[in-house]
Amino acid sequence: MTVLITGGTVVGPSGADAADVLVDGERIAALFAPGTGPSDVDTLDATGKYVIPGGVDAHTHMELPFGGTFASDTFETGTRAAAYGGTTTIIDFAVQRTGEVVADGLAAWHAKADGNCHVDYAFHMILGGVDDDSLKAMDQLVADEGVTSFKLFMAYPGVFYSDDGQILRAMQKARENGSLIMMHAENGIAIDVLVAQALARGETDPIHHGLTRPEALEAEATSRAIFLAEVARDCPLYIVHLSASRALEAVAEARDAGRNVFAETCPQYLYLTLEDQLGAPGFEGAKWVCSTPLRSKHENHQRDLWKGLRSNDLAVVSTDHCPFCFKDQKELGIGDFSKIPNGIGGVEHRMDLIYQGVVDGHLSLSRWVETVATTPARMFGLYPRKGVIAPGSDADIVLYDPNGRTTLSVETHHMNMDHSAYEGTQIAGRVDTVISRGTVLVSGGEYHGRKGHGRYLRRGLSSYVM
Ligand code: DUC
Ligand code: ZN
Ligand code: ZN
Repeated sequence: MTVLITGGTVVGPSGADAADVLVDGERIAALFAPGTGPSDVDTLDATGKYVIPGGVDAHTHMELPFGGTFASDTFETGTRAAAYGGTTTIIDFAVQRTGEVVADGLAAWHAKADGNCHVDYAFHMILGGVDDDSLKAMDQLVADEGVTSFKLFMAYPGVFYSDDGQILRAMQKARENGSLIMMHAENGIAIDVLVAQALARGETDPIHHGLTRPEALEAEATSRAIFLAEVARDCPLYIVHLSASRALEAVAEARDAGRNVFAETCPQYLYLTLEDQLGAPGFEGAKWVCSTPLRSKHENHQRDLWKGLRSNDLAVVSTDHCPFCFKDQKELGIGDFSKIPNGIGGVEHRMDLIYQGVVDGHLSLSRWVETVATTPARMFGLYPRKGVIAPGSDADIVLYDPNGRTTLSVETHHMNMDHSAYEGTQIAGRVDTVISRGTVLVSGGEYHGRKGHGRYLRRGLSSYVM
């Protein structure tokens, strides 16, 4: 389609300006001063709305096998929900489980996603076993597959865990081939001891998930990862789902020293707490069991995380979307919190929840767009195709209505979950129109997208690393 989006305020990382945006086919063709664009094309009225790049959620887990079950969103349901919420690109984690061949894990993820996605998608690779073969595979994925980032786990011994030697070897390889190491930074060996001790004392409720994963063990692992990356000649390191003040301090210190260290946080850590959600009566808190866990409201983590987003010590907001239904899935952990599948679903709500941070005075409009779209695109080799409203970029565009209202609820969300982690939360804004590569997916509350519209994106190297 050729269409001129008129009357809106285009928001990007460097500011907000009144401009009209010409979309031609799948791309953005030009930006015009208001009223100066071509007059012989269809128009889309964006008066009173922000015109922003489609969101890039760099951390999702569709259909992830975990704790004897699978994350409840398929690529079809999860990317449709993402579209509803103004996210037009996801980067999901393909999985190599211990003992598996990396290429097989990647092929399995392509098979799940191919032909099923409503929005464009790319993959990171989880390495569940670092050995000679998987190190060789890292080179191949970077060179041939457009997979340029690898997630390692310092947590989950026996499942995804890598020891320090394995981590160091993968970092050395990443330093060589230009890719990025993403780290789940929690000391899983120490956590397993605390979990066994808690269960032996009969402490089985969901809140003990959080209490056995203290922030000290996130801070320790974050620091250790930073030191290991230093030994690997300053291998680029990206800390995922950072939740705690002292982990953030470690990242900030490394960044102040000029290191290639980056971090993301997620909406759950900015809004939800150990006491109010994870500590809900009975087994209710299972809805909020995720790792890293929600943190105590008495320790200023949320204040520090918002500050980190302003200062760029936290560069990205992703969701770590990993939904499980309460019935039959979270319920696997009744009587033993360690058997509750870990994860919160939120791919639909990230743009709204971080916009609420603008309304609440935590972030500027530009910083909102930067943390949810532009920086993740740059960080993961998708820029300038994604993450920006500029000539030549994909026409992934959201019209966001600052005068609209959104209530987050299981009654209205589109994720395949039987509850909402944000039930009843009010947002002082609303996703109005969502366009992906020139195709309108959402407008006026109606859905016009289709599965199979979303394409696989081969990524380049991060813009932030030389
Ligand atoms: N954390 C979660 O909460 N779920 C999936 C994996 C992870 O690291
Ligand atoms: Zn993780
Ligand atoms: Zn994750």
